[in-house]
Amino acid sequence: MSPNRAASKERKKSFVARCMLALVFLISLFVHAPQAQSAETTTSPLVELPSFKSENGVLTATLVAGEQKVQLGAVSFDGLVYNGSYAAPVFYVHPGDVMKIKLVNNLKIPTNLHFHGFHSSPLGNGDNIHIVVNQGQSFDYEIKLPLTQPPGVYWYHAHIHGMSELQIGSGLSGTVVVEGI
Ligand SMILES: [Cu+2]
Repeated sequence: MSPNRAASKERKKSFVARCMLALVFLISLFVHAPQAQSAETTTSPLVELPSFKSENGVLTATLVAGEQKVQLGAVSFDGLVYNGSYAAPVFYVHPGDVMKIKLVNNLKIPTNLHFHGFHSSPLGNGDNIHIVVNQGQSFDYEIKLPLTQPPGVYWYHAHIHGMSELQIGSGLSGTVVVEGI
């Protein structure tokens, strides 16, 4: 198999694993584990994901993007992760909040951030996918959520032109919960 095909297969494996992780997280939001377990089932406890919560209308967080070997069950791959964890931090915010997020790039390639589904400004240091954070640099994002932002589960991810598939498939994405349901 050529190196390109092997890399593509690796990325697909990583993408599938990531989809499964997202599914488990979403299910965990709605299922009360004690009611779902029967006497015969053996389960591992759900891991509490790292998280940041807004206080007095402001969420302050730092995301450090870095390379790391990731082991998911029997699958091992070269991951790109936030804050040393394949399960990236979950942000808990409310409509009207401001998210102040420092992105530190410890990768060997440029990266950036996008907040999927947010009704916020795409300009300046807002939800601006044209920002490029080069290797070894950092950037301070400030995302202002409108009061009309619908509550729900959202997604943040790397959105660097030409490399976002590789970066997301390798692990650079996480969850935002807009509270208020
Ligand atoms: Cu998106």
